[in-house]
Amino acid sequence: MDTWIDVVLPCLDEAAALPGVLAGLPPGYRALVVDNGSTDGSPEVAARHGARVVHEPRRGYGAAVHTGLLAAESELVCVLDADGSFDPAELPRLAAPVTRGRADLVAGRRRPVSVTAWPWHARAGNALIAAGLRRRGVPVHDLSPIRVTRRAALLELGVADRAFGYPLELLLRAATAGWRIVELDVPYAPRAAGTRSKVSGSVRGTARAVRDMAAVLRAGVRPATGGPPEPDPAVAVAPGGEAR
Ligand SMILES: Nc1nc2c(ncn2[C@@H]2O[C@H](COP(=O)(O)OP(=O)(O)OP(=O)(O)O)[C@@H](O)[C@H]2O)c(=O)[nH]1
Ligand SMILES: [Mg+2]
Repeated sequence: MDTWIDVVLPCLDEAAALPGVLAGLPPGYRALVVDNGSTDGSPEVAARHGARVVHEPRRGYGAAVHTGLLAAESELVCVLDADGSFDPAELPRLAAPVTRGRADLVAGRRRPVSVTAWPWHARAGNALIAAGLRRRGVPVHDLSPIRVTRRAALLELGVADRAFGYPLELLLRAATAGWRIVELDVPYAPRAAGTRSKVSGSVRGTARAVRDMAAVLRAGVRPATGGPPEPDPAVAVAPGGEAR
């Protein structure tokens, strides 16, 4: 029976953000930083601040997240951006529906706290793809980069994308497998000062992400193996893991 929940943090050059993110993890939530070829000392900073660090040399958000899932050991896993845009203190609230057996996947719906948190083009691209998902019966408004689910069930879904199509493919596969998807609002802040935007900071970056996602949406997914994950009554709620 787990007494902690692993938090997978995909990381490409987030040295300036990591200390704050790692310090903000609630008790019972264990950081697992997946370094994706950083050149700014991110893995050393992560280790110094108490995180377990694994390396994924193949570039790509999906590659980093998948490697983190394989390395994680807890029954439940959280995935969270390492750039300081989310408050890790939100995790217990997001984990609660899964630990209580009311959801198979909790996905955060980003609510920007300031105008600079989420550039208009990134927001528009995201909204476009999310609308495409809803038309396919997936009840979400965001392609969430913050999520909680069961590790084994997520691996069984077989998400294959290793780039920015990963969150979208995950949602499509989860819905196809009959998962109960719960979307909860989460505050979304500008990435930490001193870190460099890699995706949505530029129209070009957004266009690349939307292109990856549109390809996944067009291709669709084959039904995943198995149905919804079996609720496991033995899963412990991590200390501090109760909903607040
Ligand atoms: N862009 C990018 N991010 C990666 C990669 N591997 C891991 N990451 C991490 O994935 C998370 C999300 O990437 P971000 O660059 O924050 O993407 P975003 O939040 O959509 O957009 P911005 O923060 O505006 O750049 C961050 O923690 C990154 O450090 C990769 O190959 N490319
Ligand atoms: Mg970001």
